[in-house]
Amino acid sequence: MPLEKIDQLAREWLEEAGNRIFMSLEQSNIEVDTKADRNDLVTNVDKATERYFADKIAEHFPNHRLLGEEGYGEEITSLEGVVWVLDPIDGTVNFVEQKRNFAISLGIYKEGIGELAYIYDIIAGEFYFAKRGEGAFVNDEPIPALAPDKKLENALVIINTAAMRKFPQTLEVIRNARGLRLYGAATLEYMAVATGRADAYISANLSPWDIGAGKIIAEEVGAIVTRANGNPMVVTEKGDSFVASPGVHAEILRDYF
Ligand code: 2AM
Ligand code: CA
Repeated sequence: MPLEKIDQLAREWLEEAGNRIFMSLEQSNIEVDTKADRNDLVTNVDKATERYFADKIAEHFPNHRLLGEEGYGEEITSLEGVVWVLDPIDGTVNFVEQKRNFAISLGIYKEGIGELAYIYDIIAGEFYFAKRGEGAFVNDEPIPALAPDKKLENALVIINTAAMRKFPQTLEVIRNARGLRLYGAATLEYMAVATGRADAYISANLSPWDIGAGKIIAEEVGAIVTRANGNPMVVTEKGDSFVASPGVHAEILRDYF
């Protein structure tokens, strides 16, 4: 199956899913449930969006697998074959409370290698895309490669509160940085680093669908993506995540971890 065909259909489905999500906000027909804890939300829109992709993938690519947050895909522990890693809505709390600052996230892996990635910030009208080896784009404009040698003292850092508790040394990182920013949607925090609006993002507990697309796009512009301790980050495993431009990544690892 050529990647061009997968790319073409993925874009069609993302556009259609984006329109449906936009309409659901316009019509205010959003039903909210909690999952693991009171801030872990899911809505009928998250579920309907993942269901839409699950049906489309099964129809067009019956031997591809879906790894999705809401469970319409399969139990997946390895990335054999072609795997669509989907978060139908990343930033569901923002979706419900702010009606913005959320995104659809889709990464497409072939034999474990990230080939295509899409993060669609519907309300901002920003469509991030990367194809392995061919660079990253936002709305078809190339995203420039990150500066390799930025210093923490000039850096904006994104560190979520769970990471502050898990890694108390991040409070020192914040003190020595130019400032702290928080967006509340892991994929958009990855894109903040990829586009240079921030220089580092550390999060304590992300799942495959939070990082599957962001990792591909961020690496394509030269960001370094690891676990907080610098170990490689395997997309199928939950855990902490540390993405930063090269100089800032090296400085934080060397001086704080
Ligand atoms: P989600 O909106 O898809 O759940 C901020 O909370 C960021 O962390 C979001 O990207 C959110 O993704 C992610 N996240 C991962 N696990 C979470 C959890 N248990 N509760 C809330 N947010 C979680
Ligand atoms: Ca989600």
